[in-house]
Amino acid sequence: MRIVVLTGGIGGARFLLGVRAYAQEVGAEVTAVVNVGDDLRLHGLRVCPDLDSVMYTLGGGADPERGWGRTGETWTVKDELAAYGAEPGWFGLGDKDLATHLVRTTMLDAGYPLHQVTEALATRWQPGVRLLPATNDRLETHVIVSARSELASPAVTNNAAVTNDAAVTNGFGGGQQAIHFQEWWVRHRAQLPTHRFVFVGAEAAKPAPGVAEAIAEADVVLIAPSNPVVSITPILAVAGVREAVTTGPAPVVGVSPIIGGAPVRGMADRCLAVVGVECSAAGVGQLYGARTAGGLLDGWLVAEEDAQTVVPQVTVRAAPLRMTDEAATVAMVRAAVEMA
Ligand code: FO1
Repeated sequence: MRIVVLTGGIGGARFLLGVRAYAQEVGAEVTAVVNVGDDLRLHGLRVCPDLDSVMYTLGGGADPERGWGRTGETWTVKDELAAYGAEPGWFGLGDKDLATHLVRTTMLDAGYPLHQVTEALATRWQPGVRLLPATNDRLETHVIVSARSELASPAVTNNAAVTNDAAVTNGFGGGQQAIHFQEWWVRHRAQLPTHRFVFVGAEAAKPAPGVAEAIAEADVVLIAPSNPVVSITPILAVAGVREAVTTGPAPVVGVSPIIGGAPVRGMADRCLAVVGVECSAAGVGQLYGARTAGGLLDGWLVAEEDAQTVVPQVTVRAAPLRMTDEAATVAMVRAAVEMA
């Protein structure tokens, strides 16, 4: 059996622990198609938070509490950068984590595409599933907020990626401004007056080699309980990925990231509010939509608290959805695959 998982963020990484264990039980192969919209360039380095969260979590190197970055991390370089007043100071790069960004940036600068860089880094971590970036091309989630002078943190907005899209920043009249997702998420904790998300580069981005093929050959496609707006949507925004999923042969089953009207962790509630979607299992199910109505889903796995959820034309099942340990997550994965 071949399982493809669309995933991003810390919840998605934890979900993959269960997918991997389930796949080992039943002898399935797993391909994780990972969001790259969170990626950013800072201090001259390319950082891929979602790819790293998955790689470190599956490789046993992630800090279990934070969910991002490395366990047993030290922050010497971060403190030294701060001593120089090097911006941005609000995004913490640990000393061990820096090695990943140095190797990745060196390989990218040498011309290796991101999917090959990811494969090379994963050789060390042996995640046990194939990790693919959704695209090798530039795709950045920017957040359109009400402009306030202190927002344009020089280091992030000055990097080539963002200034190349001055149109994105200046294209908005009336006191609106684009900032990088990470500035919105980490520096401002999603607390700014926010208008919308823009997935810069999505139209021109192509699925990374292997993504469309994996989806076309899959026996089941799972949508991880990741942030639907800033982790799953940017994957589907890559030209060709949404079509591959909706027209592919494999049944598509999503796992709700919202339990009892609240996200299990993170700020999906803030993101859903920005796009005007109710923070509920039903709201996210309807956001993804029924495949028979041009959307994604054949099945939608919700928590027992949300058992009465209805998503038109989608099969809804209830199961315990708290990923308290690997066994609990395996049970979720089994329930989702059995739905498929
Ligand atoms: N999240 C924070 O809240 N604060 C940080 O300083 C921070 C640094 C960081 C460094 C590397 C990395 O891979 C992730 C990091 N994150 C940090 C998490 C990151 O913002 C989120 O994990 C994703 O982008 C959203 O899923």
